[in-house]
Amino acid sequence: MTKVTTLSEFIVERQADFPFAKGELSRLLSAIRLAAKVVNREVNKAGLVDDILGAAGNENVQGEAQQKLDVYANNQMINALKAQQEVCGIGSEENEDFIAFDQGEAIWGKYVVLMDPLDGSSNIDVNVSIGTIFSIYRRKTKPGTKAELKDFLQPGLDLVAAGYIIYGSSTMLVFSTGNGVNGFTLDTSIGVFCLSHPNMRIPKTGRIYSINEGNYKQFPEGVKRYIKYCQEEDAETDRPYTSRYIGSLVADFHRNMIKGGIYMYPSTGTNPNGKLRLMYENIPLAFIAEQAGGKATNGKQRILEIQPEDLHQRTPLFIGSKEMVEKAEAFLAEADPVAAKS
Ligand code: AHM
Ligand code: MG
Repeated sequence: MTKVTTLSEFIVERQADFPFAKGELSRLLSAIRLAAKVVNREVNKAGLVDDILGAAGNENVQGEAQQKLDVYANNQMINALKAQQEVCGIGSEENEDFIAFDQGEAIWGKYVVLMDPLDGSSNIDVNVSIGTIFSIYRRKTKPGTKAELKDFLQPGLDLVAAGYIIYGSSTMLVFSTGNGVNGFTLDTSIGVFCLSHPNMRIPKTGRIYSINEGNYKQFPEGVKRYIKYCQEEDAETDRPYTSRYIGSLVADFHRNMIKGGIYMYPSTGTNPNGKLRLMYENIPLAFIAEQAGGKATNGKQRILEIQPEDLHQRTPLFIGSKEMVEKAEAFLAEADPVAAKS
C-alpha cells in the first residue's frame, strides 16, 4: 500500500517551516481544516436543503446579496477559530468591522485571520465550484489586549500563512507557510485531508486567460491590447490562447495554478479599483502564487508590497504564471506609461 500523508502528519513533520512556537500552527490549521470539512458538507447538500439555498435577505458590506451559505461558512470559520484560542481577531468579507475576541483565552491569541469564507458565492445555487480564502498574520498589539485595526492592516510580505479551500469536483485545501505550496484532497469516505499535490509549482507560462470580457469596453487600454494579444494567432507562442472564466476566483486561480494561465480583474469604468478585495482575496492568493513560482500585481505594484489602508479595500488583480503576468504588465506600461510609474 502506498504511504498516504495526512494533513495532520504533514503539519507535525513540517513544524520547522513555521518560525513560531510548536503547536500554534497545528492548532490554527486544524481550526481551518475542521471548518472546511463542515462547510464542505453543507456545500454538498446545497440544493437538497431548501433552508440553505437562496439569498438570506440581507446584504454584505459590499452591497452584494448574501447567500445563506455565506453566512453559514462565516459562522463556522469564526466559531472554529475562536475555539482554538490562537486567534485574537478575525476580519471577514461578511463583517463590516473586524471581530476582536475579548473573552476567555482567545484574547491571548497571537494571530489574526482574514478571510473570504465563501468566495464565488453567486455560483452556489448553480452547482459550480466555490472556495474559502484565508490569511494569517501575527498580531501587532500585545497579547491580552483587544485586537485593533493595525493587527489586520498588514502587507502581504508579513503573512505567516495563507491558503484556500476549493469545493469542486473534489475538495482541496491548498496552503503555504512561506516554504512552498502544498495541496491536500479531502477523502470524504474517511473525512481526512491527504497530501495529493506536494510542492505545487505554477507553470512559468500557459495558454489560459481568465477575465470577465463582458466588461471589455470599460477596461484600460493596456488590458484591451493584452486580450487582443492573447487572441492573435502565433505558432511560436502557441496563440491564440484559451479563454476560461468560472466566476469563482478560487476555482479560476486553482485551475491556472495547475495548468498555467493568467487571471485578471482590472479596474473598470464603474469600479476603478476592480472588484476583488485586497486583504482576503488578492493578498492570500498572491502569496500562494509567489510561493509556487508565479506572480501577482495590481498592474503597477506587487500585491504583497501594498500597504493596506482599509479592511475591505479593493485593488485590480493580475495573477498567475510569471511570464504571462509580466507580458500583461508590459502591455499596461506601454499603453499608460505614466500610470505604470506612479
Ligand atoms: P464574492 O467574494 O462576492 O463571491 O466575489 C468575488 C468573485 C470572484 O470569485 C470572481 O472571480 C469575481 O467575483 C467575479 O466577478 P464578476 O462576476 O464581476 O466577473
Ligand atoms: Mg464571498
